[in-house]
Amino acid sequence: MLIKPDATKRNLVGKILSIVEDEGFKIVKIKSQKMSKSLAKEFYAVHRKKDFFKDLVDYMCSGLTVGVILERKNAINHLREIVGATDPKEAKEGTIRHLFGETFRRNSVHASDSKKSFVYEKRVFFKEK
Ligand code: 3AN
Repeated sequence: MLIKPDATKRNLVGKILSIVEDEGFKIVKIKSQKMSKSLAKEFYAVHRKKDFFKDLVDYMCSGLTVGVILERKNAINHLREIVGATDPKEAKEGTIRHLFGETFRRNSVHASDSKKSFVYEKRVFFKEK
């Protein structure tokens, strides 16, 4: 999971981690950093051809992000369930994005959508300089 700049700016890191822990996830690694443009571009490489790519990258670099490696049974599906839909207006009541998301872009958290994207995103975000 990646906690995005809109959430770190509003000091929501503790609340978000508390929800995740209450759902039985173990936090096995955590790292806070302000992403560089090149790191954000690499992280969201799947979207590089899209017209919203520049705005997405600028937003992801606009403040601190917190990357969290989480463990639990059925982790990817369960995390996506408690995170909710990309658009906070469509996210189910009680989900993280319903509770804290502001807009489609400023939706507080990112959750890997598959084992493959998790492996990629972990490598990009946690690489040591
Ligand atoms: P999720 O994080 O829910 O898996 P993705 O990976 O599809 O969502 O999108 C990540 C981010 O990319 C969104 N939060 C949004 O900022 C941007 N994005 C995705 N699709 C669009 C779109 N059609 N128009 C504008 N921005 C988009």
